[in-house]
Amino acid sequence: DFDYNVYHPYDEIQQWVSDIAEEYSDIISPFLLDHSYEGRAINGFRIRGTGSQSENPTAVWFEGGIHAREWISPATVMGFTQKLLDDYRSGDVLATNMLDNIDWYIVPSLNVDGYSYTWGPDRLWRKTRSPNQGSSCTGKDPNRNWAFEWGGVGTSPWPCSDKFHGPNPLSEPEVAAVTRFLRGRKSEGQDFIVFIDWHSYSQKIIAPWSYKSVGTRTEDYDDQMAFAQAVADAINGVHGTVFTYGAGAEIMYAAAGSSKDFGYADFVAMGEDTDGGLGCKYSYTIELRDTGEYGQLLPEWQIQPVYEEIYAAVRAMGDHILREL
Ligand code: 0X9
Ligand code: ZN
Repeated sequence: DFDYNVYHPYDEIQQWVSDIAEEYSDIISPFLLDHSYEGRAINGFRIRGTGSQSENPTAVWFEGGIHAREWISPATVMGFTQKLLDDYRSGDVLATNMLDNIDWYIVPSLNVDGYSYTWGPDRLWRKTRSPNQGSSCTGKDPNRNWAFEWGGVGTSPWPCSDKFHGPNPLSEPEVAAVTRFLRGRKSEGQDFIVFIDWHSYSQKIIAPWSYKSVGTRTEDYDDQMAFAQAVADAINGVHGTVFTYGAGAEIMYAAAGSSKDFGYADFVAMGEDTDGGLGCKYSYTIELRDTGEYGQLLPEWQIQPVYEEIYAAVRAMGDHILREL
């Protein structure tokens, strides 16, 4: 049986995806996003309840492990997914409504080459593992490689930087694959409302915009903060963990070309400009535990409390979305 309370190398995460897809084959459809630079398959799955009435209902995108060393991210995504599926099976009312009325797209581990590298030579590797022309430094920051407002403030043109934006937007196959997949699904009519990129650490719920330091609040700021507050309250109710929330540079720092700005920015149809977004009102970076005591080396005994509190967060998101349908 899969042990949710330890960290897993990438091949075991892949195995978990195929096992869970088989065990819940009536509600889970696995998909292959693409292959990473080093050729690893990047797997995800969609959960849609058996009571679903619609072909293309409202959808959520959850993405774990874009930064290689943030091990609590894939572990949490797997942990809360299992709890959600479990609750659905036991007839829990909210879980049933969540899966029957919303499509959940989940990729537990996105930067799979970087993640594999953290299991070997460098536990604290952050970036992808693609080589850079004219440099002996490897990799790009996949959270500076998205097409929306690529290359601006909070990014670096230097291949040796941990915030290197890459030679061009979507240079990284992992980021290009998500962009292509989501624009494709959206063009086919799927209505994405929530986009979460799961990171660690600092216990923060960060709303757009990220690409600018001034005027960072969006026109949906009030709704985004209400949603974030519901999520923070839900987390706090489980083990008392405090998460703060706010917009981009106000609560953290500016970071152009990041995932959450892509998640929020206006949708541009396939075949047109490639720098459009997904048009999700509720697009966030969520930084999981802790606030620095262990940092990225969060001990395994904290995995379960984290996915328990974040499962409460996911239920709060579900509740919030269902009330807006
Ligand atoms: O820098 C990042 O990509 C994220 N933090 S991390 O420590 N996990 O690397 C934060 C990006 C969130 N967006 C903004 N800070 N605006
Ligand atoms: Zn991160």
